[in-house]
Amino acid sequence: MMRASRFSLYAVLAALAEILAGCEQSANLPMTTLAPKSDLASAIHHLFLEVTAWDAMILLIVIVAFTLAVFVFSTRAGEAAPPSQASSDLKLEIAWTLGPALVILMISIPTVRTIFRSQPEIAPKGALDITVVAHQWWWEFDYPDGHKTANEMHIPTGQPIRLRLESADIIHSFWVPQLGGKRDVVPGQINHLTFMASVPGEYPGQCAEFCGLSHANMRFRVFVQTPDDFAMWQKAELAGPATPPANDRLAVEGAQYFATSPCTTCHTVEGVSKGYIGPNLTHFGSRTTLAAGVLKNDPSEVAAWITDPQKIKPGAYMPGLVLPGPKLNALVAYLESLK
Ligand code: HEC
Ligand SMILES: [Cu+2]
Repeated sequence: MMRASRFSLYAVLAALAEILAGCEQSANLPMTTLAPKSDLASAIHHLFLEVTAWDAMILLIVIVAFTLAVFVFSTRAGEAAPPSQASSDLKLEIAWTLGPALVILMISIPTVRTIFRSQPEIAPKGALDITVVAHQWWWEFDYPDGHKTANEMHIPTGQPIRLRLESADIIHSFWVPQLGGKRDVVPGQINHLTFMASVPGEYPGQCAEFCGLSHANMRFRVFVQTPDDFAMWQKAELAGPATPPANDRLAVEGAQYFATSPCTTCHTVEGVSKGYIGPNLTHFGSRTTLAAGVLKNDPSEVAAWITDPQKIKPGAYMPGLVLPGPKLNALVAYLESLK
């Protein structure tokens, strides 16, 4: 009997490992928590596996005990009635109190350790501090050297990242499944998220706390880059906005229109306008998406966005502006030139 149950334990664990390995290999599951790409995500993932192993063991014990009770130790027709069950068995009672207590202890030790590990009080040395401001329904990223971007955060591998999470309005939650756990973003309070990314790549994120009409459209992306690539990106961000070359007539015309347009009340383009309601557009042309990951950054989608943002993103706090075709094309050309 002993050998049989040990064999089935191995069989269950092997099957479980297969299933989990299958999930990890699916590159087409971008929101998976089973393919950690940072120290924080790995710690949480290991905790999950550890707890799952204990759970599987308990499940197995229950199944074995149940099977024994039903098929081996039950009373058969014509057999004498079982002895009275009124008296207790002290040893058995101690065993089934201590057993589960031990299992809970084995689960809680790594859990508490991971909780503390995931929330260090102070930033690790050499950490890159980025302030994340959640807005209904987009994300702002402020870098320590002063440049700002939206909906696409770039970070280097191998350097601790310390996010300072702030909200401009209501409660949101910052979540990049492959880089670590969710953390609430609460107005009037600053929460932190600390991790170090290990594998370059593009990782999708999503607001994970219902925050109104376009909550589901409050996505973002994290670009994890090698330190060299990150330094290059950082340098480009720090440079002023690109001024369209004189021979790019369309973009030059768009720049002239933009500078006096209502767009400037809400959007900053460094050296051109100051507005803080919407995303900073200084390097808009170098982003791959817009409107919190909802649209691809190409001229036709940008034009559609400017014309009717609420159609694309219900509730969006940007008014639509219907412009005559040539003017719209010029404005879009200017925005796309802001590399
Ligand atoms: C009343 C303020 C306001 C005005 C005026 C305004 N916008 Fe916006 N804009 C926003 C807000 C808020 C967002 C973010 C919407 C979202 O993603 O939910 C935004 C988003 C954008 C984006 C996407 C940026 C990104 O990286 O996701 C672009 C491009 C943009 N606006 C261009 C314009 C242009 C061009 C005009 C003028 C025709 C304009 N906006 C006028 C508030 C404004
Ligand atoms: Cu939300």
